[in-house]
Formats: sequence, structure tokens, C-alpha cells
Amino acid sequence: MVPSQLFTFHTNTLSEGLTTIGRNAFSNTTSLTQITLPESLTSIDWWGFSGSGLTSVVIPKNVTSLGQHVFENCPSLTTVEIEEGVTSTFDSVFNDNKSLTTVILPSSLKTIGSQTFRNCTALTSINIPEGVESIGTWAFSNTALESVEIPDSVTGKLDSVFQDCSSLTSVKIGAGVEELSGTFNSCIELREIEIPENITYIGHNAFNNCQSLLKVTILNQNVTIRNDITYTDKTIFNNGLDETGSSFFAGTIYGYNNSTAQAFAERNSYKFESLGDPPRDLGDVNGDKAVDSSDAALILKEYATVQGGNEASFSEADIEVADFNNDTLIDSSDAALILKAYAENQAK
Ligand SMILES: [Ca+2]
Ligand SMILES: [Ca+2]
Repeated sequence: MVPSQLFTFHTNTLSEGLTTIGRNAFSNTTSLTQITLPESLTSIDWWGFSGSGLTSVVIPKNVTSLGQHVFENCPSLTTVEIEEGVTSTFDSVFNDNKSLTTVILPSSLKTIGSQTFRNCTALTSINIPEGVESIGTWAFSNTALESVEIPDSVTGKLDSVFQDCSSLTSVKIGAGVEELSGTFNSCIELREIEIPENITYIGHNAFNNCQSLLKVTILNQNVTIRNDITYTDKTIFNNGLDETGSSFFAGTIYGYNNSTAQAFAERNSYKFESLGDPPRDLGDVNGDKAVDSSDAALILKEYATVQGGNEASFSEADIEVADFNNDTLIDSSDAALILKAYAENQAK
């Protein structure tokens, strides 16, 4: 182990076999510009290299633990590579690196820790690998990111992750994320956003002070949009403060008919544009998001009605989801197939 508080330093090659670098071991060693970390290394304690003169760093593959602030505030650090095998970026590890422009993350990565790249004000792009499952609070806050793609593997909440990213203009939210709160707070260049169906909750400050935001598309018809902190909706989406000091939103919310997004827009007097009726799944005749025996029953009823010489009651949209086998007929085979699909789903 390299001891803590090693004040003098003469070599930039650490021996193979070394597993741990102690707390503050190389902190504030401004003469240290390069170091090769051995493959045997598994952990670096808090502030290990903070404030050092490193220009680049490779985190070797066996590292399973980095204390907070390990590479914080290294003014010359431009390049960070995390080797394949490492599963977490750990918390606060690279924050306040104002020269950092290149970050290479491995496909083994599962967790991006909170504040990992916070205040890396020169970082304009990042490739978040598919496979990452969680991104911590403020992970990319106050960076220069211009576009970001959240992979589908990321789940849970994106809490203040991109707060103060004043250059961010393009965002793709993956299919696994469930909640936005503070996520894009003060992303002043963000002009439009599509919030996918998997987002079930939009909370306080999600799009606060997004001064350029004019188009918000919300694809989940039942999303909860609620501010739990100040009891007002106004800080969820706004373009900043008007002359009276109140938050205002001049943009338009796009959502499905009778969606919670529509209700939210109406109760706040925001502009709303309808995307029409929400899409229905094949077999979901009654539109309750489940394909089950009630749908099969409706099909049999309709079939009996038509067979009995009475006028059909299904709309074109109903027919589209009721014709399960796509043979243009609405009959007992569709009902039977729906029951079969339901039984198979239940058995899973
Ligand atoms: Ca149904
Ligand atoms: Ca059919």
C-alpha cells in the first residue's frame, strides 16, 4: 500500500502487486503529470490524486473501489479512460476537472456515481455505454455536454443529472428510465424534449429555467406530473421568471387526448396540442392497457351482434385492435387467440 500523506514523489510507475493507494497519497502533487496504475490495483482512497498535475489517467480493470474526490480538481487532466472490467465510476471521482474533454467508459459499467463528472466544464460529449443501469444525482451537472443519449438499460430516476448543462440541445431518454426530477434544471439551450412512455413521474424542477424550451412531447398518457416540494406546478416546466418574478412557460405541451399531460397543461393554462387518441395494443379492445377475457368477451358480443343482423358497433380503431389474426374478420377466432395469449401471459 502506498501510505497516506506521501508528500514527496519520485517515480511515475507503481509496482505491479500494489492493491491500494491510501487517502491523500498524491493529493496536490502538482509536479505529478503522468502515472501508470498497476493492473493489481483494486482501490484508491479519498482524494488519492486530487489537485495533482495529472494530464491523463487510466483506471485499471480490477479497481472495485474509489473513494470520493480521488481525481477531483486536477487542472491539467484532459483524458480519462476506465478499462473494461470496471463496473462503477464511483461518486464525485472526477468532479471539478475543468480541462477534461475525453472520457472513455467501458461496456462493463453498471453505475455512474453521483457527481462523477460534475463541473467538468469542458466536457462536450460522452458515450454512456449500453449496460449502465443507474446514473447518480448531478453525475453530469454543469458540464458542456451538447447532446446525450441515455441507453435503454438505465432504470429508475434521473435526479438532477444534467442540471446546469447550458449547452445541451439534444436529448434521447432511454426506454428504462422511470422518473425525472431536477433532471434538466437550467438547461437553457434545450429547445425540445420527447418524454417517452416509460416515464411515469415528472417531479419538481425537472425542466425548471429551461429558457429555450418550447416543445414538450409527453408520450405516457397516465404520467404523474407533480411538484412535491413547493406545491406548485410552475417549477416543473418553465422558461424562467417573468417581470413579476413568477415562473412562466411559453412553450407547448404535446400529449394524447384525455392524458394527464393534457390535464396538467390545462390547469396551468399552458398551450396544449393533441397527438390524437393514444395507441392501443393489439387485442386491447376496451383500451384498458390489458389484453384479457373482457376484450375477448367484447369481440364475441360484437360477432353475435353482426351475425344476428344488427349493426356493428366497433369503430375503425376498435376493429384494428380486435382483429387479432389480421384476417379482416372480427369473430370467435380472434376471441380465442386473445384468451390463449392471456393464458400464456398469466403462465409466465
Ligand atoms: Ca383490454
Ligand atoms: Ca380476425
